[in-house]
Amino acid sequence: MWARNKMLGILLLLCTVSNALQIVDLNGSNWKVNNANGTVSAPATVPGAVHTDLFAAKVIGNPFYRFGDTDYRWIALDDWTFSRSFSVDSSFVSLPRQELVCEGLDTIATVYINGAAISKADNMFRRYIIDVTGKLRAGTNTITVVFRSAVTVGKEKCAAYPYKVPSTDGAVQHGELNRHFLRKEQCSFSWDWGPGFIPQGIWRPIKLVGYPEVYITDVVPLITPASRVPLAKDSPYQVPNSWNVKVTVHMRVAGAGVSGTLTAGVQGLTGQTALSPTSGPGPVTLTTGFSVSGVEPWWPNGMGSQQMYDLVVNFKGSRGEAIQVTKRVGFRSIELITTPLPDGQAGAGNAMYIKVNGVPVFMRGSNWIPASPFPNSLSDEDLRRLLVSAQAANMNGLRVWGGGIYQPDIFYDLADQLGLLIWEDVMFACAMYPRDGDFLANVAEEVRYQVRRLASHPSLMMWSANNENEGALWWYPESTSNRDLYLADYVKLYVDVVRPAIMSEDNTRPFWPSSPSNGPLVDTDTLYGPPTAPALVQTVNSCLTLNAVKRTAIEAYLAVLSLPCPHRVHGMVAMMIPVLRWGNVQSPSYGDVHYYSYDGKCTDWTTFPKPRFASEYGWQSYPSYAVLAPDLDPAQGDLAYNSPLLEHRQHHPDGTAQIVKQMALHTCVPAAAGAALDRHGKNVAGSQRGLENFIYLSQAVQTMCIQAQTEHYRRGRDTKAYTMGAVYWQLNDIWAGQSWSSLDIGAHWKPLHYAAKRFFEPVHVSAYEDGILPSLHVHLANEDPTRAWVGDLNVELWSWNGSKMVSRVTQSNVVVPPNSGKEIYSQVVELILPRGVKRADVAVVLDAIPRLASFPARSTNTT
Ligand code: BMA
Repeated sequence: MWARNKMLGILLLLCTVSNALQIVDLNGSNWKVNNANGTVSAPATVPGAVHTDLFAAKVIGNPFYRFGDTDYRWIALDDWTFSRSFSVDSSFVSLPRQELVCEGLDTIATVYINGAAISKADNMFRRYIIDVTGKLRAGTNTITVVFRSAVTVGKEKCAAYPYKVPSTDGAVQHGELNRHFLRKEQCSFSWDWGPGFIPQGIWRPIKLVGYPEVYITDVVPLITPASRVPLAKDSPYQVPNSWNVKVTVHMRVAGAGVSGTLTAGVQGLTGQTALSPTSGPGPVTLTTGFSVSGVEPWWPNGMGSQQMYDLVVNFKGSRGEAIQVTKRVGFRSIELITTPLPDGQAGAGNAMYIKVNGVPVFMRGSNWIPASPFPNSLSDEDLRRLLVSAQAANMNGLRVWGGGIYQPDIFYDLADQLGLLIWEDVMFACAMYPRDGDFLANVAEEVRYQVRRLASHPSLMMWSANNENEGALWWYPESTSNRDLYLADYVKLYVDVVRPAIMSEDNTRPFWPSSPSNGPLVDTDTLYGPPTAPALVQTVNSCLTLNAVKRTAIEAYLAVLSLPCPHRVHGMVAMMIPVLRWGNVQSPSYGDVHYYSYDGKCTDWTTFPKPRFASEYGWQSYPSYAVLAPDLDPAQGDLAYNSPLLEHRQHHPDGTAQIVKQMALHTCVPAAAGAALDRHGKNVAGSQRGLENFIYLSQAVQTMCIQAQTEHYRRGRDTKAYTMGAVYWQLNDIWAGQSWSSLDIGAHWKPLHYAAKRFFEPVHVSAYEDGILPSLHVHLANEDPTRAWVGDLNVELWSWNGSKMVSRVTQSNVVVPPNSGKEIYSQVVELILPRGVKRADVAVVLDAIPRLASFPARSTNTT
């Protein structure tokens, strides 16, 4: 009996082994890297990058030290080969299907197994799954990945392209050209805040997968509201209370005749579907759905909790394979509202704002750039510190900017946990792009993969096609003189390829055509159904004859250009394609705006636009001394604020002069002129003290500039401008250099970040002066979705050194309705000033004190 049982056990075990998926992890430190001619080699770590490997092996010094970005440029100009050996056993090679899964190769690569080329890659944003069935042997094997220099390949592609494709890459950035011919992190070639290291390497995990029946590659849950109830008694907002969940599972099957059952569920509520016998190996997609109620909705930071649930997917193959995949999901609805504003309010134009769970949200946030030139050198903890800092500064959202990378999964997991809404750009920035068939097909694959990867995150609020590329059509001599050609390229890439690739994978999130842009004029196939604004359709139709209705976006656009259009509607119309609202992308009346002006006084609110959504605005400062010091050599004169080294790090044209000018406009400290006298009159220019002084002033002025502008946008949320977003440029840094960031590398808070915590507080009081007979206006923004703010306002005038209060006025019983902003006090300045006190001699201190205990914080502000 014992023997029989033992025998059965062994048989069952064998059965289990042969029916189970197996993974061989190829990550780790047992790789080797060498250059093209073999003169440089070092141990390598995967995931990683050639620079970090050479640094770890002491082949190069710290790449961030002094001029490392250009001193080590030879690395980017060479070709690098990564290789290792690995073992697989006979049970692995006997599995019906074996595949190599490369989650990220940076960028131009050929992959070899046991010396034979098995695949090529040319997009760092794609996952490559390569069939290796029959190519492995039980025992030792080798894998080799040969990368070509992205700089060289970019140059070749540019030379081979039939016409010039312009991009923005100033010499002041000390970088390399032709980034836009490659699907590689655009800012790795350098940016106006970052270095050009242009790394190569296996930058995401790599593994072998062997399976008997199926391998699940992606689980894409799309969650939409099924029914709604009022958010609170008398609330105008309808919050979803039940949901439809559609789960799409992408899998690869091992061969013909595979079948099985797929179930997916949350909290015991499940859907089920069958995989009918397959005809051969390759990708297969299954979809199932179910309804859910009784779950807590997910809310952005400050509006409620960030409740998440497990979505459990099970596949049972008819031959015995069983796979389970779990995803965290959140229940929330997202809508992008771009409807026309009520007649006569805020001038002509449309709104632009996000509704989460039926509640309009004023987005308070900043722009995210890559947090290191070598993404793998960032730990989860590094990313957590940065995102926690954003949340701690009362932000409820971030825009992941299009010149960097789609962030790793952990970034979006953290955003889910912290309630940070993510506006996700597709990775294109500040350039025209090629539109040959290979490039477009490559982009379509990339976008589909990224949308599937990220769709489960409730934090992901919107996809946007690019950074500034619609506006860039008007930046370059080539695109302005030959507009139709570059416009054709633009429409082909973003309207005909990127947008449908996104929408076909995920139609539950809004799509934004470019940041900045005026958004859609008519959007025919979004979740929200047919156009809701018949007047707009009519306007378009009155501009277009039926003949102009063409089948593709570009034909339609070109047709429109040739038509007289009384309303100056530059639109496209066709069956099932969106009609974009062309024209001035910076129009404050439509969509989002990027506003930078380095000419005037950066705190003068009269110079700021009144946009529907401010998605970028900013001002530079120097990095803090603590993060900069390790990169400097005092003995070589680096400590002067305008030393050759610090000018080398200043990648923005005229950046230092702009910083000095604002110091002069806002302070009377000698350092503003670069003289760097200390308070005893001693000249400290060129010393640590001199640099620290200069850095401090640059950061103080940056703080004033961004505070002034953010408060202006927050005041705009009332009917004056309908502004519903203040997202400054930029949250974080990529190295220690002059930039627009509020966080230094390592998530050290600059003064701006402390100020952000205040100017983004949900209830915020701010003031400005206006009129020929100047008046003081005080405004209170109340982001609470259900409760009116009721309280008292003290307006106090203080001497500048804070020693004396010269007057105080109290405004009692102020009421600001939920989710709104309102002017709560105004008075002619001369009437508040006591006799003999001049305006220039006093600061205004505002103190808004809530009456309700449920609003514990008071909002104070000095102006
Ligand atoms: C923008 C961005 C970036 C740039 C920043 C500062 O408009 O989109 O490309 O770094 O301005 O110049």
